[in-house]
Amino acid sequence: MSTVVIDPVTRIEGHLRIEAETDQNGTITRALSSGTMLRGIENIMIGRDPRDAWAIAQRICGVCTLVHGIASVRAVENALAYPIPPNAELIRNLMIGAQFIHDHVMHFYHLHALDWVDVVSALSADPAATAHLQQCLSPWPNNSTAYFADVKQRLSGFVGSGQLGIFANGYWGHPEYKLPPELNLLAFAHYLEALDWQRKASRLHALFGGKNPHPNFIVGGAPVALDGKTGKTALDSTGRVLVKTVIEDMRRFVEQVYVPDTLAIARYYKDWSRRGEGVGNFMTYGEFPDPLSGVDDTSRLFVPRGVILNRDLSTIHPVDLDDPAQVQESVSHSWYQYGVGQEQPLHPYAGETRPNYTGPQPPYANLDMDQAYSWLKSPRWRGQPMEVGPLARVLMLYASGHQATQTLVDGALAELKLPLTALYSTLGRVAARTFETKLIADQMLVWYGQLIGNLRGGDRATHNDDLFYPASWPASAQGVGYTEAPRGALAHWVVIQDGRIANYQAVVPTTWNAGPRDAQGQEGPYEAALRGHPLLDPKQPIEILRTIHSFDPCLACAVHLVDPDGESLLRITVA
Ligand code: NFE
Ligand code: MG
Repeated sequence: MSTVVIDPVTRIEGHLRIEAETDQNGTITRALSSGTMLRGIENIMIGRDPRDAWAIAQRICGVCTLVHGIASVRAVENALAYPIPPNAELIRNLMIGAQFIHDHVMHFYHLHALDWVDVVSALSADPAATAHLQQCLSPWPNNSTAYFADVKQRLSGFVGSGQLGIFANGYWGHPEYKLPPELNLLAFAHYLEALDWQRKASRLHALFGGKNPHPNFIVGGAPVALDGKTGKTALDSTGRVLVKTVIEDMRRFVEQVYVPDTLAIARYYKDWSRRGEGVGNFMTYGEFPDPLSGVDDTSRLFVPRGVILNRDLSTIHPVDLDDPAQVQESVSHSWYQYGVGQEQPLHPYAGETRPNYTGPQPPYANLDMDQAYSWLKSPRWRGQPMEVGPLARVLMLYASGHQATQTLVDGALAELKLPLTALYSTLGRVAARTFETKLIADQMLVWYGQLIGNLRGGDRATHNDDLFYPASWPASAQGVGYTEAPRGALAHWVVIQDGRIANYQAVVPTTWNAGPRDAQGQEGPYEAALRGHPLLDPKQPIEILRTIHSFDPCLACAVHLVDPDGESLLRITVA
């Protein structure tokens, strides 16, 4: 038996440590997922004005920028029974949609691709054959021999100088890399293109929210005026044309680059459709409300809300975020203390964030599975661990009969000659992220059209001022704001007393997926997903990276202060 430690896992946000024990054949028998950074944003909220909470909450993360702002304003609006105008709902849908598309493309190319794409192999690609490959895949215009010869030249410049820079420390040449050199070169070209594309995509947030990352929000609506005249506001007629252009550019890249690349790469990694499943339970809170019925009508969300247990797609279980018996967080294996004792999980309205570090001190011995070993709590739904994120959402859309999802998923699986059960895997999780990006990119133009339709009909309202001032609020109130963040179901619970925040709890997607064992000893999704992975070479554990990256970890979100001595723990060790 040996233990493989990866700390920190890179190409993620925040600080994650993975420890995996292997048997004599190199197969992982058990894994521990540990968030090694403490943050304290929930505690910073106490005593503040609920109208300011979004601005602080949003600093939980700059990757899924925006989503904590959305969850926060919705939590306060829910507490105060505060309706918002349909235009504000549409503007939020467009901003959340843009976040999804931006974040997923970035994840695929910049955070995950190099687990599958060997950039050094791309140096032996034939540019003419790469151009031919691109022409077969899609009508994307960067498809000439000269273009790929230039990309190859730039890559050899990196390698020739002996400075791989951001490409240093890859497991280049590992036998788990299966793509032909031409596909490696093509994907590398798109890695570079996606850097430029994402800069343009972020303009949509700037137009609606003044900036990116961390666009502005406001309790009661959207912080932007819709104006008919040019030159008056950011969303005058010129601004609106720019919004449409950004949506169309995003969509073209998704359709002509991201989707075809995913399928082309997946063809070489079909064995990854049988590994990395996780817990087999999936949960969504749902997202993209109908602009007229708003977030309270959870029956009309574009991505439905629900739970799927044990892969059973025939039943979608209802989820109620106010029910104290449903969403609960356990700290039995976390560096926190609960007033009620370590074994008792708490619903977020009654939640506590009291750090209690009992873990190893430098030089950091291995973690003990029977003790606390993470700064993440363990969230559970009715006591069960849940995977959240793209795969959960695509399964929920599929199971609820969403036609476009079924067509997309069935078509891709048929092309790859894989069964539906292939979705329950590392490869399925990666593909689901691509599928939902396509579905949301298509939907963006629908929301844009509805917004323009409202304007043409004379409805320019973006904010409801009725309840903005605390004098109109009840003395005590509580509410929950939900959203789907790119990495999964996200909600903030707020308790308001006399116009101030009395308690604030965020339960975050990466906490669901990367959390440690609970009081019953049940693993979290990362831990369950790693069990059973054979490692070809424990000194180069690329298999662990593939499965962990397929969840798109964000530990900044998950533990929402920084390690008091600010130490970074840079080591990969094989004991
Ligand atoms: Ni920091 Fe986040 C998303 C949230 S993470 S990236 O998506 O909330 O789990
Ligand atoms: Mg929390």
